[in-house]
Amino acid sequence: MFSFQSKKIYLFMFLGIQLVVIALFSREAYKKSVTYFIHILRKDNASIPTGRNQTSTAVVANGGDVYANLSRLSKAHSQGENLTYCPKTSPLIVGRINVRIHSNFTMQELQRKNPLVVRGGRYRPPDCEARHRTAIIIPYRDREHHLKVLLYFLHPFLQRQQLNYGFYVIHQAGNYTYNKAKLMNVGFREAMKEEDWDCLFFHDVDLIPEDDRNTYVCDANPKHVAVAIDKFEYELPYKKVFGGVTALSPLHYLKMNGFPNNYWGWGGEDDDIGDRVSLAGMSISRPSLKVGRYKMIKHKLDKGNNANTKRFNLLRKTRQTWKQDGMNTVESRVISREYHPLYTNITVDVGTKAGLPPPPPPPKAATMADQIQHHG
Ligand code: UD2
Ligand code: MN
Repeated sequence: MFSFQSKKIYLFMFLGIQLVVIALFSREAYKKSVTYFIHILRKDNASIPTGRNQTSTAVVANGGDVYANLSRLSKAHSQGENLTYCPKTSPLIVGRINVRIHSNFTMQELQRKNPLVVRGGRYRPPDCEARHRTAIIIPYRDREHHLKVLLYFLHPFLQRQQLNYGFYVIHQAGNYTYNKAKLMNVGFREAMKEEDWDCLFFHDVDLIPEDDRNTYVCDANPKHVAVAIDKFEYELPYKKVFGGVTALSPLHYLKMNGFPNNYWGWGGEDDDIGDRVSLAGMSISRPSLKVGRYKMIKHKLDKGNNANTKRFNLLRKTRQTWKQDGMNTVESRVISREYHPLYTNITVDVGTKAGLPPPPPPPKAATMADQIQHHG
């Protein structure tokens, strides 16, 4: 016969065992099993074909810190060649991100926040084989603050998506009128020299993504990605717009002969590129307004990038000119290639409207007197 006292002891033992079991399943394991069961309930695991722009079960409604869940990544790369492919939908995706633009951190601090990013701004997931290889191409000149902010947000954003990625900043040398589209042709050429990228994201330096369901992978058609920007009240400003952030596969890019080289100054080149897409027999794809959200860092028109008054004339001729001007005619001179910890910087001379300047004379051969002095 059990006394009241021994019943109490058994009850406590039972509760204790329950607590141990809960502790074992707590934190990540607990979260994972809950997510797993929700997936089963919704039966959406089987209906996810590509992992692109999918709604995750862990969407943060009011926005989360972009670095919040990256501590889940193991610090070291797994040994061995035989990693299995990453899941079609990354378990690190959470949805809305809280973008508060600030730059009160040093580049060293930023490096410490991104310990798995290696020389030249390259990254691959530590624990699985990425399904996609994406190059980020940033046209650039004299926007240091914007670049710092973009690096802060975009690195963790891409890591959440389990991409193999690289970060290229294409810097126009000198003070001559800016030429964004030509810089992007150079970016395409230089990035493809380094790696067999399967998607290129052409990315204004001042646009910060606000939702990580906006996956940085290519679609079957060229993709206009920055569809909902705060500056335009999160609406598409006009139907044919193709500026800001766009994603093209190497095949898309070559099919439309890349971008025009002859738009100097602000404006027009984005519409020309949009026209090229349809002239080459493709159409524009877009993410939803809910997901393709961006904040634009406020800025004025830059020095050396006044509105291009010729843009309307040029745009009228795209149909006749796209095959003669583009990737097949880009002339430029790479001045330097620097591998910074968080990005690769390629400084390039794109010349002027009159063409490229003559190449600098080769360095003078050292005279015998110089050599004696040097070794002496
Ligand atoms: C719009 C387009 C942009 C481009 C531009 C016209 C959107 C969202 N954006 O942006 O893609 O077509 O109009 O040319 O539709 N840059 C520098 N330094 C400079 C000048 C430009 O780094 O001195 C780069 C930088 O990456 C910048 C981009 O070029 O984000 C576009 O220039 P912008 O920001 O002055 O043009 P914006 O905001 O009107
Ligand atoms: Mn801008």
